[in-house]
Amino acid sequence: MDLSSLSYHKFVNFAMEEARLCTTLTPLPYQEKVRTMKVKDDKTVLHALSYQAPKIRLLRSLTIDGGSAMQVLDFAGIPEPMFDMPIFCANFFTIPSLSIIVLDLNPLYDTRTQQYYKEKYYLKLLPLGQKYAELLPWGDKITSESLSFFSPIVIWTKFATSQTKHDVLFSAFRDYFKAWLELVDQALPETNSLQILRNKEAQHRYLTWRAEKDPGHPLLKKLVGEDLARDLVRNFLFEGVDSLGTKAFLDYFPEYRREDGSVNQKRSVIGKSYETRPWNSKGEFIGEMS
Ligand code: BLA
Repeated sequence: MDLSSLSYHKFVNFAMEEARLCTTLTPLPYQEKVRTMKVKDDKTVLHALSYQAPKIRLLRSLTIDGGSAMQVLDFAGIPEPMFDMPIFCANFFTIPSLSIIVLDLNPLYDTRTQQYYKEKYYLKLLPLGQKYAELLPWGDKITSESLSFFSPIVIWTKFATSQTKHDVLFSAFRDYFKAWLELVDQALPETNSLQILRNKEAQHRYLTWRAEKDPGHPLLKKLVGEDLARDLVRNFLFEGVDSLGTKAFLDYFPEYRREDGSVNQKRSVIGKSYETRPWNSKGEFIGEMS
């Protein structure tokens, strides 16, 4: 499969145009820095965008354009902590034989236990999730820890890369991003300062997880080297990990502590599970809690 027609740039262009129709985007400085980053493999180009907007603390996108060898998108929208709305998350990794896809409105609070949060944001979106759960079926076993960051409408899928699947994915991306922008539009600011603190900590926990355990890191290291990869991860992709809170990875995820006090480098300490979709069409969790 030749990937040159399967670039993710049109996804990003769509999202930015759509966001501009709904809100006012202000550019953030980091995107300039990425423009000048030297990539070790001269066929590969990084493109970065980062903005803030009222209600949105960070709207950022990284695409890795490896021509016919690889296409990657990491796109996220992270609200201001005054709002408890979900985080927009699109992570697409494509090589000629395979695409690995996560598309979701990641919940700030685990919907398997927080019924109120699930009803507030996902009940209305279940039909959307159901539509794409059929077109883009569950991608087999997954790192168990990741499940707590996913919503009942998550699209977790792997497929043999093809134009047809890519088109379905583009449609899903458009629908999910529009759904997220609608949540942004409707969101009312929290006034209770304790609740704002809780939102902030929940976001910080999420950013801390991803800054430490995101499956894309090894590839980023290979492309730009260890130091720049770390800078990209902490100051761009998951910006806020060093400012929104002071807890460290092991404070949130103590099960990763090794005897010598360091962080277990494994991505998962529980292992992979959830061979099939662990939510039913009513958005009820039917998997085992681990
Ligand atoms: C694989 N990426 C994966 C997998 C998941 C995710 C679930 C399957 C492997 C696993 O179960 O861990 C994505 N995991 C997520 C997301 C969250 C999470 C979004 O917990 C959010 C909470 N992927 C990218 C980028 C790259 C990338 C930018 O988004 C590369 C720069 C690569 N993802 C990538 C690769 C794999 C992968 C290479 C397969 C390798 C592997 O499974 O270890």
